[in-house]
Amino acid sequence: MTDTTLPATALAGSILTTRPGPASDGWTAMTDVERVRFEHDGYLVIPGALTSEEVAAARTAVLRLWHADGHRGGPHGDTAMHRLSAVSACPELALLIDHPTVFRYVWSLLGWNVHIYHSHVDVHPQLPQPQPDWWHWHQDGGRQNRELETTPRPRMSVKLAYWLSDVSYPDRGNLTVIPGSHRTNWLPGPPSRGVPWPQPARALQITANPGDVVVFDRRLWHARSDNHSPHTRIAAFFGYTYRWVTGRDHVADLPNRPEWATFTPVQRQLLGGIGTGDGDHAWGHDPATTPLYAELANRNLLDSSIPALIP
Ligand SMILES: O=C(O)CCC(=O)C(=O)O
Repeated sequence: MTDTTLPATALAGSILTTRPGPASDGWTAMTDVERVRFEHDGYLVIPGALTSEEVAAARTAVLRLWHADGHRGGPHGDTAMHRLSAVSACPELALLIDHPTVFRYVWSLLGWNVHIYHSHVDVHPQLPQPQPDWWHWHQDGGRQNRELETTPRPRMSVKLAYWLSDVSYPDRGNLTVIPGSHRTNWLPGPPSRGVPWPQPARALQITANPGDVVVFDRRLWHARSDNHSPHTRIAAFFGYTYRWVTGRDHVADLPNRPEWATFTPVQRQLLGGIGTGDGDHAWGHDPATTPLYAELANRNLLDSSIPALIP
């Protein structure tokens, strides 16, 4: 990392128009421009990260789960699904956890000693009517936002949001953010969630097409817009953090399942399957047996100007 400044025009928005070319295997660090944008806005939008075939496969898998869970579509009932532990619930989504077009943001920002600590797959059909007031704004990380005492609090984790449906207009269940809010510990809000309260002045509904991905800092204040469109909103979210932070996902049973044999070493690391399970390996003292470290070292990508990439 060298360049830390950007021309003003480069900060005009957080939508990127470039992605690794077809010849790239995805093992390239995020650029300095991307890093400065991310640090400035707290998020990046990566258009067209997935092919239409990948979108179709992921979407089919999520809808299969949605049906299996007993949900039904239609505009006359709230049949939303919010299932935690995305890969345990839907193993077909493993292709998303280290997808070459976007995984590079994860290791560029957090380094090699990472895992997925929190993930979910969501289906939100059209809402039948306006919803009662409910304050959805939050930062990720739960008690991290109470128990870490600095201002701003540390980043700790980043999240990938995969769009598997068309949210190219507002009010389709868009991820809604306050750009640049990731360095602000507190957002003025109602005394309790059900009390009517105006939306934050700078709230922005991110619009996206199927296959686009949003990478965001867990501290970015965010919420989901209500879906008033006939387009059922389908998305998958993966939160990455350091392996020394305990995961919230239920993954203990994954190594016993048949699909485990099909996962790559890096995918197994991300799903908590490396080490002896006692926390010692997660400490990070053994990079040689940490698959993501090996992948980065083999490609000479351990940029020593980024502390998390130093062995
Ligand atoms: O569903 C959304 O757009 C927001 C998801 C969310 O709140 C989260 O990932 O923490």
